[in-house]
Amino acid sequence: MTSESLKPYVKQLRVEGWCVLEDVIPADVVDIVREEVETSESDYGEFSKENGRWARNVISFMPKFAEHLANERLLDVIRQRLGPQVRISQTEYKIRPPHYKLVRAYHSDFPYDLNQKWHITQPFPRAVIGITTLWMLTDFTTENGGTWIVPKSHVDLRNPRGKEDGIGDRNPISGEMQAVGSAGSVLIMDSRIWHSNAENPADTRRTAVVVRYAPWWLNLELFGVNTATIPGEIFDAFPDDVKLLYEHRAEDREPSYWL
Ligand SMILES: O=C(O)CCC(=O)C(=O)O
Repeated sequence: MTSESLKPYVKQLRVEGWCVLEDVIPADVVDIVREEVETSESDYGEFSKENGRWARNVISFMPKFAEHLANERLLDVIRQRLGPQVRISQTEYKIRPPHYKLVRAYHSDFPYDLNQKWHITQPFPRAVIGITTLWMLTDFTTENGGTWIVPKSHVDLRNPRGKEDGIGDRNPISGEMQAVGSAGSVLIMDSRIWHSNAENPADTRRTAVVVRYAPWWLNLELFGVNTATIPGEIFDAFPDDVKLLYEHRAEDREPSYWL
């Protein structure tokens, strides 16, 4: 049963295709988590250069961040759209440096990104089969690269990357807006929603991590960095509810989810 306080978020996610849930990472730890994410990006880069891009799952490099991924309020909202059993399909750094220039590249996310090999074809089914979360580790504002979103586009059968749809992923789109929120909040989107990076004209970084959640039945063996594994001893240190979300990536560990 969803608590009364979460119902407006679930409704906004269903009707508008997005919402921002505040205080998912508590204010007293968000700086520590941000520092871990910012400093680990280069460690991850170096490790991957030496050992191969698919050698180690990115979440292995940010265990303090990982602790929050099964946040009860967040999972409650996500489960209202995906069903009770969910897994994490993809995790990626989304750190926009100061004066970052790319203005727009509209798309929907896995499994609806028409530029990826592993996408489903248009017209997309009405079922929700992906939730994208962007974890704000600095404030998101209109001045530092808050994500562009097009409300209600999750139910539009066209797509900015649809070859026949005449929209164009680099163009401004009518109704677009930037998602804003304070550090520790999470932007939750139906993965069909049209969204894009924004430029960051500020002198400071905009730091975030994208984490995509999928229903248990979706094939996640899509090759690429997101199928990289988590060393068993790092996985063992995750909280139990986070283990359930990443169990399919754990090295040398028996799956326990269905037992
Ligand atoms: O970093 C952002 O603001 C947007 C990221 C994005 O478009 C994505 O992860 O699919």
